[in-house]
Order: sequence, then C-alpha cells, then structure tokens
Amino acid sequence: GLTDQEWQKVLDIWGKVEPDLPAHGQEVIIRLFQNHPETQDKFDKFKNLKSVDEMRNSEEIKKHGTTVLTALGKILKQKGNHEAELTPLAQSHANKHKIPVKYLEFICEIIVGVMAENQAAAFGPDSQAAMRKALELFRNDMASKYKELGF
Ligand code: 89R
Repeated sequence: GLTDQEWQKVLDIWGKVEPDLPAHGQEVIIRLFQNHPETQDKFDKFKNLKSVDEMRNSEEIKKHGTTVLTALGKILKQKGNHEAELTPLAQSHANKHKIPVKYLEFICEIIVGVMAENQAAAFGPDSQAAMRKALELFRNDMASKYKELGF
C-alpha cells in the first residue's frame, strides 16, 4: 500500500488536475488511441474517428475522457479502500467491454505523462512516484478481480 504521505501527494496533484478534467481526459483518450490503436477498436462509438483532428473535434471523446478521469478520481480518493468502486468497474470492463489488464497499463502510463506535461511545476518526482504507486495498486486490484471473474 501507500503511506499517508504518498496518498497526500496523490490527492494534492489530483486536486490540480480536477479543475481541468475535460481537457486532461480528452488528451488522455486521444493519446491512448494514437499510441495503442487496438484500444480504439474496443469502442463502437469511436470506431468512426480516423484523424487526430476528428478526435479533437469530438465532444463524445471529451465526454468519455471526463467520465474516465472522474471515476478514477473517485477511486483515488478512497486511498486503497476502493472495493466498492472496483467491483462494478471490473465487471463491466472484463465481461462487457473485454479490456485486458495490459490496456489498463497503457492508459495509466498515459495519464502520468499527460499530468507531467500539464502540471509540470506541481508534479515533481515524489508526486510522480506516488501517483505511479496508486495507479499500480488500482491495476493490481483490477487484475485480482478479473481473475475472480475468470477473465
Ligand atoms: C472508466 C479504462 C478505464 C479506466 C470507465 C474507466 C461505465 C474501454 C477507467 C462502465 C467508466 C466509468 C465507464 C462507464 C467506462 O460505449 O459508452 O463501467 N470506462 C466505459 O461501463 C478503460 C480502457 C479501455 C476502456 C471502455 C469502454 C467503455 C468504457 C469500451 C464503454 C463505452 C461506451 C483501458 C485503456 C477509470 C476508472 C479500452 C482506467 F482507470 F483504467 F483508466 N475505464 N476503459 N470503458 Fe473504461
């Protein structure tokens, strides 16, 4: 797990991201689709978007990015006691959307990268390390739930 200090760092930096959640979310989804096109194929609603320009102009991408980061923020705020949040998320992402743990790794890495660019001043090495630890915990707990579900 993370220490109280590490959780403090995670929630401090998340507090800086939150006022600008749609912009961060949009960037995360676009970069995910650019760097890992196989992830875009999982979305019926985004399959039609071909160019980065189309993605930038898509309100749906911005909306979905906001949904994803809002959900992630709720999870982070549980400071590891995220059982209630993870159970339905693991169920939908394993059984319905069929999202491998590897894809969760991709998006977590991109989230750290986008935060590092947008929050350079506040997101120092200690904060980055704490955020990576929190996202790793999230992924590990998702992986356990996937296993329970036989995915
Ligand atoms: C949250 C990762 C990921 C992450 C949500 C997160 C409710 C594909 C998070 C639901 C939430 C919340 C929803 C809506 C959702 O057709 O409308 O549980 N995601 C829906 O269904 C990833 C990754 C992929 C992925 C999908 C698809 C849908 C969906 C498809 C349905 C969309 C629709 C990994 C890259 C935050 C907790 C490919 C994470 F933390 F990992 F970033 N989703 N999702 N998601 Fe999610």
